[in-house]
This record gives sequence, structure tokens and C-alpha cells, in this order.
Amino acid sequence: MKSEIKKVPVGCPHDCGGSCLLIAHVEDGVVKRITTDESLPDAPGVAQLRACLKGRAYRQRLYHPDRLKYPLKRAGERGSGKFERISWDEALDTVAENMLAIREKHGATAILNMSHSGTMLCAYHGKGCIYRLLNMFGGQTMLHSIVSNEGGVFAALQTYGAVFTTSEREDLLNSKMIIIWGWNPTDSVWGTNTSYYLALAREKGARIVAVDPRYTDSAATFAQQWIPIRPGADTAMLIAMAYVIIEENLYDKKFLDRYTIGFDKFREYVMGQEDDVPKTPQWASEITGVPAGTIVELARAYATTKPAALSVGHGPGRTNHGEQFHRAAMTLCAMTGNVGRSGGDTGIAIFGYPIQMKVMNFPAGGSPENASVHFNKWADAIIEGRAGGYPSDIKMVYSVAGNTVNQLGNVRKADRALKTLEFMVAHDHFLTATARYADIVFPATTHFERSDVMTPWCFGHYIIYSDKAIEPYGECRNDIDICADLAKRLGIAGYNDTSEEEWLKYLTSAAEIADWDEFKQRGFLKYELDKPHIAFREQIEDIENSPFSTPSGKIEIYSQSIADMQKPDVPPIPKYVAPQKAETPDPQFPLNLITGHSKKSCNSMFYNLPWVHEAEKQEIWINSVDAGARGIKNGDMVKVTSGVGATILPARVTERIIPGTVNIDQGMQFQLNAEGIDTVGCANAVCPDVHTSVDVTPYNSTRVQVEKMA
Ligand SMILES: Nc1nc2c(c(=O)[nH]1)N[C@H]1C(S)=C(S)[C@@H](COP(=O)(O)OP(=O)(O)OC[C@H]3O[C@@H](n4cnc5c(=O)[nH]c(N)nc54)[C@H](O)[C@@H]3O)O[C@H]1N2
Ligand SMILES: Nc1nc2c(c(=O)[nH]1)N[C@H]1C(S)=C(S)[C@@H](COP(=O)(O)OP(=O)(O)OC[C@H]3O[C@@H](n4cnc5c(=O)[nH]c(N)nc54)[C@H](O)[C@@H]3O)O[C@H]1N2
Ligand SMILES: [Mo]
Repeated sequence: MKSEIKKVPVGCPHDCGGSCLLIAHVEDGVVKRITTDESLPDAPGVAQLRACLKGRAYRQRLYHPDRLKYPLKRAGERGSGKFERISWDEALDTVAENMLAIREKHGATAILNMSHSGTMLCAYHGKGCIYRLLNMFGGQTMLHSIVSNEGGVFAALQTYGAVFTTSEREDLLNSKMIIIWGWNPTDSVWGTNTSYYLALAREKGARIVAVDPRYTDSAATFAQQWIPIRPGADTAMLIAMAYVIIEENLYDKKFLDRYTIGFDKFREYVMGQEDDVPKTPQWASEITGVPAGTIVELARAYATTKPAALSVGHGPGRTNHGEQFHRAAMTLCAMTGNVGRSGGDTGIAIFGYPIQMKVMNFPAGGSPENASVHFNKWADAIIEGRAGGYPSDIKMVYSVAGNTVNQLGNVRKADRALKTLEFMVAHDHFLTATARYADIVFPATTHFERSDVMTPWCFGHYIIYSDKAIEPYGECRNDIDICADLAKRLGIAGYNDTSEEEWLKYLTSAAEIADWDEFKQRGFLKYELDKPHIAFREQIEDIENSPFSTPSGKIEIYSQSIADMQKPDVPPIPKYVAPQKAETPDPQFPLNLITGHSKKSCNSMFYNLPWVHEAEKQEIWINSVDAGARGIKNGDMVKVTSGVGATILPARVTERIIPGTVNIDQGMQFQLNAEGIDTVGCANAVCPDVHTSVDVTPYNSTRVQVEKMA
């Protein structure tokens, strides 16, 4: 007799920006096939929630031969990757004993919580479980700053006073011109349907221009024009565009008067009244490598085509002075009257329609006196401790759903720091670069093995019900249940006495779910909006009653709050800040390195799946000019070196990247050889562990040399 195939809707909760529907076809308790949203869109503005190649390949991840099945205990030198299987009781007891002993001797802040973004979209089964456990245990050292876009967040808060800065993606259809600036959504997802709407906008006749050091798949697919630019130089080009727009009187004076403050000061800087340097297209051309004529043409077109969207990614902001890029882009959006208007944009994408307000996250428990260090300084904080000015002496690391060891710069230092620890715990699906250093590794369930509610990162007005499709793989357990069992052993009462279903109903109590069973069965709820969501529409329609949440109530081109910070490298009007002394190119490392987010991974996940691997290989993009000068041919193995380390990977010699710049997609999990050189193309083997004065992680300001392997 043929057994029945059940189709179970599951959401995808990882940190790519989208949140898609996966339909698990389950037979005899096994996922046999994965399809995606086939339902017709029933609410305007929410197209089908169709999954990417990684989501569709998820069966290969679920049943991967390397997937963790049992708790593991370290059986070799820390980081060696040698482990042995142990029982759940032994694993939980060992972790609890070590936590108690470390708290007793050093206090709770001796535990560093290195959890990160693997379960970003889960309301219940996210990393909240470990914050709650450690908070209830007496505290922890946490990591702060947003490595994705700290510059963008800073700029948005200072300029607009808010982080809900982006309109619904369907609004791209109302743009006559779209500049995709350092934005590559065919690869870095940015909302389930972003590429779909860009394709429709192109069909509708919008002019699309890409400004990027690379001729990306987004540029190749959607844009009529590619403007190659040196990384880290974008602010100069934006400011020169402002110069053209001011000189040719193409700016929207009414908009500036009504909704902004500080344009006069900006104009003085741009026109050279402040420092005798007019920020002409010629001036910017030297800095950016973009011909002056191209800058003039783009400026005129952008200022005279209405409405026009200056749609930026996070790549250009992930540089030294990255916040200036966003502040300058925001100023151009305001100068052209494109903020708050359909078809316009804001110069920063953080959150769109505030869907997050409808769903709460699992509560993080009390708030004891936690210590905190910048994400980029976790290794220094372990190595140097209080003696080095850090707030705690770290003896133990706890990581749930993160791969911080691999995803922050300078993995060689990471290796060194972790080897000094007394104890380390990781929960994951695989023996990741992070888990490899743990003393105890707990095997966690995936979202196929539990139920949850998910909201997209930033775009779309829908929530997903992700139903449990199969029983836990091997001996895997939910992260939250692992924490609950530890809580018992640690003598913590009231960690979690509520069932999953009750939690999900509670966490969605603001979500107006009329029919819970229908929500569960369909796997999603799409909200119908009265009108498409346009960021800052309310402010622009009625500034008197809906001011911006800045101190002045307006868009702050000049920011007194920034001036008050008195940071010499962070001017109160957007400026091109030339490289400071420490950033001046070292002739030893003549090439700019950028480290893109790619379709073959979501950060460090997925590259181990055969289907994904087949779609795109890990290679360094290098222009034929730079390759030729180094005797490098397409496919040659090359060694990439920076001030902090080296990595080896194949070269892809291509005209799709400008001379002087190379790209290594971030996300490969490092493998250090005996000389401490990474052998698999991990970008963070060469990116340093630094941050700027406003906490930006400038991965894309790395300088490297590339040489052909002997
Ligand atoms: N498939 C997939 N999707 C993802 C992710 C993933 O890993 N895989 N990651 C998710 C996460 S966590 C995030 S934060 C976002 C990241 O999204 P982004 O940060 O926008 O993605 P990146 O690829 O780093 O950068 C976008 C583009 O900027 C270009 N770029 C880099 N530096 C510069 C510069 O200085 N100037 C200019 N003009 N362009 C530059 C790159 O070539 C690239 O084409 O994506 C999310 N979506
Ligand atoms: N050089 C360079 N480095 C970068 C970037 C860059 O542009 N350049 N981008 C940065 C950005 S924007 C980001 S957001 C960070 C991301 O950094 P991380 O969040 O540390 O990286 P991920 O690869 O997303 O790690 C997620 C981990 O969670 C695990 N996981 C997923 N689901 C679960 C679950 O349910 N339970 C458990 N226990 N584990 C689970 C996955 O297997 C994976 O190992 O990387 C940063 N690193
Ligand atoms: Mo990110």
C-alpha cells in the first residue's frame, strides 16, 4: 500500500532578508521533496513567497551526512575538530557544572554570549532562549553593534530619527528611475520578492542604473547601465552629484525648506565655500575612478526624472566612514524630493512595513548587569580581559545559532583567543568553525522539526506559520528545551513552563489572527493594507502633525547630535572623509578587497549542499589587468594576504570587477593549515577585527595582495 504524502508548510528563518514558504512533502516521517508557494497572491503587494535555491535544496541540509545527530564532547585539542559521542545527561551535566563553577569563581560576566543571526526570523525558537538563560543565571558578557549595517542605522537615526526607512518593494513599480547603488538583490536576498519587483519595474520601462565595483548579476539582469566605482569612494560621487544638482538649480527647494534642516551648510561644503574645494565631478572622478561626464549625466537624470529611487545596499556602508555614504545618499533623496513619496526611496534600507510590531519575540528574561563588548573585539576581550580595558574576564563562551568565530574579522586571532578558554558550548546543526572549538556541542533541531511563527526581516506585510513537518533528526533537541534542561540543573525556576503552542499564540496576540487553524494550515497570513506602505509618507503628507523623530522634527542634513558627539572623523553634515592615516594604502597591500553576500550561502550556511555548490563556486574575482600583472590565469589557485592573515582560493579572472579591487564572497568556514593560512577562501582570514568610531565594521575597506600559488 502506498503511504500518504502530507504537504506541510514550513517557513525559512535564516538571516537572508527574506522569509519564504517551503512546502515539505512528508512521507513516512521523511521529507521527500520541497516545493514552494504555489498559492495565488490574495493581497495586493504580497506576491508569492517563493523560495531561493537554498531553500529548495534544504532537504540536502536536513539529511546531510555531516549534520549533528548526538551531543558531542571534545576529544582532542581545542579547535582540532575531534569529538566523541556522549549522552544528553552527560552533556547537560557537564555544561551545568562548568557554568556553576565559572560563576562561582569569576562571576556570570565571565560567560561570553556569542550567539548571532542563524534563527533571525523565529519568534519563539530564536536565540532569545540563551539570553534568557544567562540573564536568569545572573548575567553575561554580550556583543553589541550590527555588523550588517551599523553605518546605515547610525545615519538613519541621526537623519530621519527612525529605522523604518523603506517602502514596500512593489512601490519600485512606481519609480521612473532606479539606481541600485551597492545593492545586489539577485544574490543577497533582501526580501522574498525584491528581484521580482525589479524585473517588473524594468519591464515597465524604468531606467535602472547600477553603481558597484562589480558587474553583479543584479546589474546584468536589471540595469541598462553599470557605473563601476572604487569601493569606499561612493560618498565623493554622491556629493559631486549634489554639486551638479545645486549648480544647475535642479533641487527641490520647497521640499528642503519644508522638511529638512541644514541644507545651507551642506551647500557651502559642496560648493567649496567651507574649504575652498568645490566638490566638482572632476574632483570626485579622481577619487572614485568614475568619469566626470558620467557623474554629471547621472546627477541630471536623477534630479529630473520623477519619481526616482536611490536604492542602496549595505555593501558601501560596510566601509570606513560608511555612515557618510548613507548620510550623503539620504541628502540626495531629500534634495530631489523623493523621500516619503511613492516611487522614491530614502538612501537606506533597514526595516519596511513594521510587521515586527505584530509578533513578539521570546522574552530575554531579567536584565542583570551585563557587560558588553563590540562584536569585532570579542577575541581581544578574551585575550586581554579587564587588564586590557575590557569589562570582564571571559572564561567561557556560549554560542547558539551563530558562527561569530568565522563571521568576524581575523580568524587567526579567533583561534588564538578560543584556545585560552576554560570552557565553551555551542548549539548548531553542523560542526561549524565556531562549534569546532566547543567542549560540548549540542545538536539542535531545524525549523522543520518544531513549530514557529516568522516575520520577514524588512519587506513584506505577512507572517508565516512554520509547522513541524518531521520528528527531530537523530537525537536533536530544540535550543529552548536544551536551555530549559540546563535551567533545571542550574537551579533556575520559571525558565519555561509554557507549551510551544501557547507561546506562539501569546507571541502573536497583536497579529489579529482571526482563524488560527487556517493560519496553521496555509502557513501564512498576508495583511491587506489600505494603501501601499511608503516610508515617511505620514511625515511628508502632514509634517505639522507627524514630525520626524529627530530633535528638530525634520530630516537632519546637519545634525547637532552628531556635532555634539565631537568625533573628528564624523562631521555633522555628510562629507567625503578622505582615508585617515591608519587607512592609507600600504604598498604591500595594493588591492581593495570587498566581501559580498552571495547566492551560494546565507552568511556561513548552505555552501556544503551539492545543489548550491553546483550553482556557484567560491572564487576570488580579479580583473584581467591585475591578474595579468601577477601572471594569474583563470582558475589558478591564488594566495590572498592582508595585515592579519592569508587565504587560498581559485581565481576568476573577469572584467566584471574594476581593476584594483578584488572580491571574495564572505561565508566560507575557515580551515587553517599548519602555517595558519586558511585554505578555503574564508574572507575573514584577511579582513581585520576593527571597527570605526561609530562602530561600523568596515569589512569592505580591507587591503590585500594577491599572488599566484607556486
Ligand atoms: N543569498 C544571500 N542573501 C543574503 C545574505 C547572504 O549571505 N546570502 N546575507 C543577508 C545579510 S545578513 C545581509 S546584512 C544582507 C547584505 O546585503 P548587502 O550588504 O547589500 O550585500 P553585499 O553583497 O555585501 O553588498 C552589496 C553590493 O555592494 C557592492 N559593494 C561592496 N562595497 C562597495 C562599495 O564600497 N561601493 C559600492 N558602490 N558598492 C560596494 C558589492 O559588490 C555588492 O554587489 O544580505 C542578506 N541576504
Ligand atoms: N568578511 C565579511 N564578513 C561578514 C560579512 C561581510 O559582509 N563580510 N557580513 C556580516 C553579516 S552582515 C552578518 S549578519 C554576519 C552573520 O554572522 P552569523 O550570524 O554568525 O553567521 P551565520 O552563518 O548566519 O550563522 C548562523 C549559524 O546558525 C546556525 N543555525 C541556524 N539555525 C539554527 C537553529 O535553529 N539552532 C541552532 N542552534 N543553530 C542554528 C547555522 O547552522 C549557522 O552555523 O556575518 C558577517 N560577516
Ligand atoms: Mo547581516
